[in-house]
Amino acid sequence: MSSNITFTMIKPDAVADGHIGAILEMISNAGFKFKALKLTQLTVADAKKFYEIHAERPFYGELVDFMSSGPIVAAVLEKENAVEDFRKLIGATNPAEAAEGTIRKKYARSVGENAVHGSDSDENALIEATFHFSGREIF
Ligand code: 3AN
Repeated sequence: MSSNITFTMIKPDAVADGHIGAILEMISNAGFKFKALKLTQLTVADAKKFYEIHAERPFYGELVDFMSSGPIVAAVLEKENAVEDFRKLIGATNPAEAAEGTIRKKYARSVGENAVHGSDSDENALIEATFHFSGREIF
């Protein structure tokens, strides 16, 4: 896989609120290709491991509980400059600060329940993609 990939999750809030279709359409319309896609649910252990980097943050427990609370959609996306362009498409972590037209502005509930994840670097995109998908699930 090249560095033109990023990893995303549609989080339990946006899945529960019925926004899977609208969010996938926004991603597709922004020029991203789907390299992998599935509906799944993180165990508490999965969520702890995925967000290990935030273990010392005060919201870690809340984040782990939330991310394991219901189904998510996980996806690997491809586009030139994928990591940066996808973070522009999703908007700021806090939806109150997210730009108009971004996924979080439209669909996030709050800073904790913020509709979508997007990798923050090429290195993490690869780590996160292989955390969720086996080689034969990525096309
Ligand atoms: P981003 O998802 O925009 O990269 P990070 O990496 O700072 O933001 O945070 C990871 C996740 O932790 C966020 N997507 C959000 O769900 C949660 N989070 C971040 N800041 C807070 C906060 N102040 N309170 C509760 N949850 C938070």
